[in-house]
Amino acid sequence: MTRINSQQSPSSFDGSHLSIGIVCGRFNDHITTALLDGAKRGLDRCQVNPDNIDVVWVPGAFEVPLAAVTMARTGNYDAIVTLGAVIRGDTAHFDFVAGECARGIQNAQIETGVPIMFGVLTVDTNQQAIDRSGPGHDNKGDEAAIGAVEMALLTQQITESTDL
Ligand code: INI
Repeated sequence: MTRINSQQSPSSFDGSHLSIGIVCGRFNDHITTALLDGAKRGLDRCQVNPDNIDVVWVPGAFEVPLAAVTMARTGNYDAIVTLGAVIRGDTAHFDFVAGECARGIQNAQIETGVPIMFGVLTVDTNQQAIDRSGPGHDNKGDEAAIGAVEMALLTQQITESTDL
């Protein structure tokens, strides 16, 4: 077994050899398109080749887990970024949509072993969603993309360290 040496600084992540899937919810697409832009910026900073990024759209956050687990099972992706916007003011079933989305995504990554990042906003107001999907590094799509690269690299290191 070789020792694991994971990176502490996201600025040093080299994702140039990674293949990344993105699942994006269409509901509240004025927010989710901004999250998608952020995710692409984050992946670009980590040197992920745009040709190695696939984006699929689903109706809303409730459908995100199924698309994510379907992508994960193909074996074609080192990590998956999920993006969505669940806004409490828009729906009486906020808790069901947000809760099932989060539960489904966690189940999907545990079941498949493929890192699946939770870039789905669950907020009270439209303004809170706007504040979390802007042009800076605090865009939650950008954060999820950086996390996807980190988890993909870490997963590869752990797997390779076991000499399996
Ligand atoms: N989907 C979202 O992604 N965000 C929401 O805020 C939302 N609201 O408000 O209802 C929402 N609903 C749709 C849901 O995700 C499913 O697409 C729909 O229920 C069909 O299964």
